[in-house]
Amino acid sequence: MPETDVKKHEPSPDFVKHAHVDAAKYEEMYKASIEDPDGFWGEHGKRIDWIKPYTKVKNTDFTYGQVDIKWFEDGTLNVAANCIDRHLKDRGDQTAIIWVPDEDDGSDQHISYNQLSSHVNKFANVLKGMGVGRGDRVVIYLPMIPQAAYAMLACARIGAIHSVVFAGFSPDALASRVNGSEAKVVITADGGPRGGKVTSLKDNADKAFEKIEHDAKLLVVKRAGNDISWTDGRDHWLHELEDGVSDDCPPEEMGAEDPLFILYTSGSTGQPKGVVHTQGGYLVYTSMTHEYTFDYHDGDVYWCTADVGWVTGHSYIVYGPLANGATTVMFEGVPTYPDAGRFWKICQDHKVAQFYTAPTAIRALMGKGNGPVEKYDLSSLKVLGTVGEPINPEAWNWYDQVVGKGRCPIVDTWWQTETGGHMLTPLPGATATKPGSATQPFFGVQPVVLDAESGSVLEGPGVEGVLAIADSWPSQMRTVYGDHERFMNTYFQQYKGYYFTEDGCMRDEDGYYWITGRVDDVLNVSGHRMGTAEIESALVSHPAVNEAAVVGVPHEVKGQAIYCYVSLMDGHEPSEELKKELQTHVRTEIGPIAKPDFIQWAPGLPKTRSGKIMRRILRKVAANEHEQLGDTSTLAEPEVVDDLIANRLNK
Ligand code: 6R9
Repeated sequence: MPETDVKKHEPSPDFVKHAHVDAAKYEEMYKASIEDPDGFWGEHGKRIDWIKPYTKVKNTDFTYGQVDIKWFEDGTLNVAANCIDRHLKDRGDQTAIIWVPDEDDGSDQHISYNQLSSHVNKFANVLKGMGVGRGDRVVIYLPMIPQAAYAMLACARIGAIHSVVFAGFSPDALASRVNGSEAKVVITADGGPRGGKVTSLKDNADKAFEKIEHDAKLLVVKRAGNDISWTDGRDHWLHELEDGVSDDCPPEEMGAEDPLFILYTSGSTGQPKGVVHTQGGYLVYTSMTHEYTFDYHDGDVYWCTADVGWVTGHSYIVYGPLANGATTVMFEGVPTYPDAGRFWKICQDHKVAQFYTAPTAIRALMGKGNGPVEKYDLSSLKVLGTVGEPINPEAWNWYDQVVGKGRCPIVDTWWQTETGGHMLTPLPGATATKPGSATQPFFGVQPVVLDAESGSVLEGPGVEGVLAIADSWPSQMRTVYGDHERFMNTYFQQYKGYYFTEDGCMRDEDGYYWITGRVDDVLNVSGHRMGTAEIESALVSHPAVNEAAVVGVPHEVKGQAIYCYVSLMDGHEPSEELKKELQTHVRTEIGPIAKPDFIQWAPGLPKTRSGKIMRRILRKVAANEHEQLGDTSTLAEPEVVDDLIANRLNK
C-alpha cells in the first residue's frame, strides 16, 4: 500500500500565473465537463478544424451487449490536415519535428511544418501509387526516424488505417499483425541504429513475409545503409518511389468515426488485441490533454521519449503535439548511449520545456548518480511528465530534485492504449502533487473505485479496489479490430455499466487516486505491456516444454521481471543449455522485450482440484514471499509447492 499521507507539492505562484488552468478553473471546467458533456465537448471539439462541423456530440452506450461509442459522429475532418495544413499559413517555417539520431554527432534535423507537409504529401502519393486507399491497412515497422511520423500522417491523409508494430517485435509478431489486418503494404527500414548497434529490420520483415498469407508489398526506408536482401516486385525503396512524385495530395474527407489506426496491445487472455481508435474524438482529446497536462504554450519545445510503436508515441509524439502546432522532439536512441547524460544533453541542446518519460528510465538513470544530470544546463525545463507504470516515491523525488531542481511540476499521467489519452493526471498549474499518485481525473473522466468481488461502488475517501470509468470520453477505443464481442467481453462484462481498466486503485483522504498495478495477468516490464498468456504460449510451442506458467516479480529498474515456471516433456532433462534455448525461443516468437529473466524447472505446477494454475502462489514463491502464501487448501497436490520453494531462483 502506498504511503498517501505525504507532503503535497503545491504549484509555485509564479508557475500558476502563466498556466492555462489554476485550481479554481480546474474545478469549474471539471464540473462543467461532467454536468454537461455535450456542452463542454461541443465547445472544445472546435479546437480542431472540421470540414463539415458536427451537430451531435456524445452518443455512447456502456450497456453490456450493446456497447457503442460515438463522438462528433456527423462531423468530417482530416487528421493530417489538422496536424499540418492548418499550421502552414502562420508557422510554416517553425520547426515541427526535431529529430535526434542515435549517434551524438551533431546531425540533429529540424523539420519545419512546410517540410513536414512536403514529406507527408509525397509519402501519401507513394502509398496511393501502391494501391492503398481509404480504409486499407498499412503496417508500419520502423525505428524512431521522421519517416515513422510521415508514414502515419500519410495514412491519415489518404484515409488508410495504420497499424504501427514496435520495431523490437520479432518477425513472427510482425507477421501475425500483418495477417490480422490484411495489410496491403508493410513499411520498414534497412536497419535501425540504437545504442550504437544496428538492428536489421529488413531481415525481420523478410522473415515475416514467409508467414504472410496474402499479397502484400514492402516499402523500405533507407536509414542504416546496411546490406539487405531484395525481392523484386515485392520490395520498393521509398526514395525511389518518391522521385518525381508530387508533393500535393489532397486530404481525404473522413467521418469522425472512421478508424484512424489499429494498435495491438496485450491483455490477460489470448493473443494481443487490435485496439481501434477513430479520427475526431481521438484528435480533440489528445490535442487538448497535450496542451493542458503539459501546460504547453506556443514556442515551447516538447519532448516525449516514448517509441512510436506504443500508444504514448502515437498520442504524445505525433498526433497531440502536431495538432497543436508544437515542436516535438523525436529521439532514435537510448537514454544511456553514448553515456547516461544523453537525455539531459538533448534537453540542453534543444532547450526542452516539457519532458515526458517513463519511471523505468528515471530509475535506470537515477542508478547512475547525479553527475550526468548536473553536467548540463536544464534551466529550460518547465514541466516533467511520467507514464507507463506506477512511479515509486524515491524515483519521483529524484526526478523532482535532481532533474527539475524542485521547480518543475511533475505530471504522473495514468492512461492506457485503450483510453487514447491521459485519464488521471495533475494539471501543473492546478494540482498539488503527491509522489506516486496520478492525482485527479482529466476533464470528462469519471473514475470509480469498485469492490473487486461484488462490483459495488466504493464511495468516499480512503477506499481501495479496482478502477473503472463510469462514462465515455472522446478518445476511448471503439472496438477490437474485427471482434466487437471481444471488446465488450474484455472491458464491459465483469462490471456492468462501466469500462473496466484492469488496474487496482485506491482513493485517499484527499480524493487522490493511486494506481496499484494490474489486477489481471498483464506484466509491465520496463513500461512494456505483455500478457503472461503470450509468453506461456511461446514457451509451450517449444517441443521440450510440457507446461509453463509466467508471473511478474518486482525488479528495481524494470518495475517487473519475467519469471517462468517450466515443466518438461518426458525424455527432456533440465540444463543450462535448454534454458538458453528457451530464452532465445521466446525472443524469436515475441521479441527481445519478452525474454525471460528467470526460468525455474518445475516438475509440477500448483493447481486447484479443477485444474486451474494458482498464479497467486507462483507469484509469492517467485517474489520470495512464501511465508505469506495465503489459503492453500484448494491445492490438488500441496507438495509441488514445497519443491518450487526449495528450488526458487531470485533469492
Ligand atoms: C500509456 C500506457 C497501460 C497500463 C495501465 C497501468 C500502467 C500507465 C501509469 C500506469 C501507474 C501511471 N500505467 N501509466 N500505472 N501510473 N502513470 O502506458 O499504455 O502500454 O496500454 O499500458 O500501464 O497498469 O493499465 P499501455
